[in-house]
Amino acid sequence: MALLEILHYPDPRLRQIADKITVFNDDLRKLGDQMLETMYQSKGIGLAAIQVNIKKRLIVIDVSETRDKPLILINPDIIKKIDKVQSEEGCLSVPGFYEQVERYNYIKYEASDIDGQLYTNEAEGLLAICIQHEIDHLNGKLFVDYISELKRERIAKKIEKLKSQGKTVKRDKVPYSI
Ligand code: QAP
Ligand code: CO
Repeated sequence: MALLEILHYPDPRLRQIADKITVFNDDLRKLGDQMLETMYQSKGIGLAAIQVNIKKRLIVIDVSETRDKPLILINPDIIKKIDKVQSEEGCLSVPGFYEQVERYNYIKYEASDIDGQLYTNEAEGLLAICIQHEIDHLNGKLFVDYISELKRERIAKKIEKLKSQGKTVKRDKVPYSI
């Protein structure tokens, strides 16, 4: 199956607001599967459709150690969040950079499954943080938006410079431990 191309900050397409999904069909299943494959291949724990230039409210996540617990969340929304924590984050769209941001350690959320069935669930720890990070993507927001403008601009310049040299950013560190 085909891998999808991940957009890199500061690509303006990462600032788009994703549209709500209303059609649940085989094309949507295929998109979910391709996003999971792309995420696994990049050693990620989460990926939002916006990151592969698809303006739909779909995110995929797997925070399991065994890398065999895929989650597909459609039209996800947070309905309750408690317990602020600091989280060291990275992002497949900001390769090679990691910063501390503030998140909630516990959330209650709502989402549709791949068949369009709406449900609510709760999450804590890394999964809760990952859901918050990915929902931000659907609203055009990146983790670097929580750090200083100076740091953010430096990161943007470094990524652009590496790209202009045709280099890929080193990816041996991952911004989480599972
Ligand atoms: C979001 O991020 C996240 O720079 C998902 O070299 C991150 O999958 C949620 C990655 C941290 C919670 C905590 C980034 C892999 C993957 C890199 C990712 C890299 C290799 C990031
Ligand atoms: Co991200």
